[in-house]
Amino acid sequence: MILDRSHAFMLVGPVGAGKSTLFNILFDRPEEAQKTQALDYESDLGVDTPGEFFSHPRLYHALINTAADVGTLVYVHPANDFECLMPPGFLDVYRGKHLITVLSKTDLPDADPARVKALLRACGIDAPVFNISIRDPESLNTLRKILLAYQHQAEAAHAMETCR
Ligand SMILES: Nc1nc2c(ncn2[C@@H]2O[C@H](COP(=O)(O)OP(=O)(O)OP(=O)(O)O)[C@@H](O)[C@H]2O)c(=O)[nH]1
Ligand SMILES: [Mg+2]
Repeated sequence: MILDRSHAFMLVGPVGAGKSTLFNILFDRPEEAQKTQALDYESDLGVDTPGEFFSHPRLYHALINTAADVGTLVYVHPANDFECLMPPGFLDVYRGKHLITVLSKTDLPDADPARVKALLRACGIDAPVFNISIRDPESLNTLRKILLAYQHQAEAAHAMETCR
């Protein structure tokens, strides 16, 4: 049996970008984020990845394989990080999927979301960009709504498919 995980999303991005902190908030997990060592699945709806998967060439395959499975990729990039390093092939894997860019840590004094957005555009990422901060619950709610909408869309498409 092939598992359909098109309703699920995956968080990817550099080490320390704030992926796990966001993941915990999205799933109402009370714990504080620890360094992510391995893929972390939640209720078959989401998967958090270690930043190393994104940053170390010998781990790219793990990232790409997992990304191939889900319907939505959430690329998390700190709003105070002015470098764009994309694993080769990553920008191909999201064709046919939803891609969302999240600029995290916008509360930091050196955050410059507009500059980072322009940088990512120049890097070839033309996905919608959401600015978030753990200190701004409204920004997190907006992202939560988008992810939920994509999840429902995929579930509806799956239900339609099973009716054929
Ligand atoms: N100021 C600020 N700090 C944040 C925000 N989001 C996350 N952090 C902090 O950033 C640090 C790294 O967060 P993590 O969630 O562990 O980062 P990660 O992307 O999961 O890192 P890896 O697991 O190493 O890939 C932690 O100290 C968080 O508290 C934010 O919106 N604002
Ligand atoms: Mg983590």
